[in-house]
Amino acid sequence: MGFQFIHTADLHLDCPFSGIGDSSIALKLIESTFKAFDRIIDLAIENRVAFLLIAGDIYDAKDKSLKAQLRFQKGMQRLEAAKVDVYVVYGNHDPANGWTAGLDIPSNVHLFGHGKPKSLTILKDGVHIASICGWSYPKEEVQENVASQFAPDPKAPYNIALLHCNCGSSVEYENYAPCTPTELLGAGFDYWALGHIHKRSVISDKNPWIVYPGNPQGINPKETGTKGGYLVDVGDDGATRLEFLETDYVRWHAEDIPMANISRTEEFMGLIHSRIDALRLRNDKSTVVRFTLVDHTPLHSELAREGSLQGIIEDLRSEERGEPNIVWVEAIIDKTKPVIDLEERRKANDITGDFLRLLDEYRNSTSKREDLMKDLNALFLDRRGKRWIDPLGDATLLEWLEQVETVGMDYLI
Ligand SMILES: [Mn+2]
Repeated sequence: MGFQFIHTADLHLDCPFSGIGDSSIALKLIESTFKAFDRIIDLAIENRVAFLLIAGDIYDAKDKSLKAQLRFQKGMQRLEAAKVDVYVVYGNHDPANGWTAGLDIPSNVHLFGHGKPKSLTILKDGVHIASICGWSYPKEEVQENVASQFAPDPKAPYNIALLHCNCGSSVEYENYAPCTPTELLGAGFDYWALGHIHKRSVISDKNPWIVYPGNPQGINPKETGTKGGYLVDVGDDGATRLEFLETDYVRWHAEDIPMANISRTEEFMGLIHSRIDALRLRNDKSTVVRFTLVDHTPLHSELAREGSLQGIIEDLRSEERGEPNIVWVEAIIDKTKPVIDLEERRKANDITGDFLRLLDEYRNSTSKREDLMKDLNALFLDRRGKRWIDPLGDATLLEWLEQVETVGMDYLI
């Protein structure tokens, strides 16, 4: 018998967005995780799904905020009234050993425990249509492979696994409950409903499906683009089809601005205004944007003046007052370079030549770069820092050498 469900994960309700100040966009961001959650509830009701799956990290913090718990309870009550069941596991952000308020959670909500992974039987009109095997995090740091303890229900016509895990050792995320796509493919399930990786990806697009829906709302500048969840349709014959449902309330976006032919601030402001207008039109919701300025440009030294970019950012932000759909410039990253002949300078017998040749030594020597990396890794491998800064790899280091060249030459010239 066919049925439908929605698969979501990583709601991070009440993510604080600290660092964005008390601007108009801050109010929207603070509300954004709740709005995206409400949208999921609406979509579950509109689509009359049999159940909703939440694959961990409902809450942003281990000691769950009371505001988040109250909003979650309201969403669950709406689903209860619409006769939609909910299956939930906790992840590393909301493990079972965190604080939970004494609130009544309606009986349509089924929370998996953290003992042995266990299967629940799903009935539709008295017929067994599927079984769901799930497991919650007892504590934040789960190093063991949990997926290997999951077993399908031999009597179920369709088997779903619900787990918060790092499948395929993604380096941008904590390597909790690590497992490989290969072992999930061979485990006997029809659909792996995963959470933890905030970027959506369908690792396997046929039985067994292996799916990360991504988070329904981006929560930092790295989490760009459309965000949402999956509506999953299981046909009478067990054939599975996915439809992506957009749910984000505020869109994070990043784009490069080519600066090669820009020689006056006036032209630059015209260009950046046209980009902002295009984003407002395209997204039809508020957007937080990070612009990166690239290329050799005559405007380079003007942009590099102390406070110039901050001044532009503040001016652009002030123009957003009263806009229903705000385009908030989070940052303008200057990667422009001066229009100078570096090859000539490299040969010169002066301090700029020495400087450029020293940089070349690092560019051309892996071992020199490895020494440099050893000194910096204490910061980059720090557990708390990893969420906000990319891991330091050789590619990053090479990129930095480019920036050092530009900034260094600005000073020296
Ligand atoms: Mn998460």
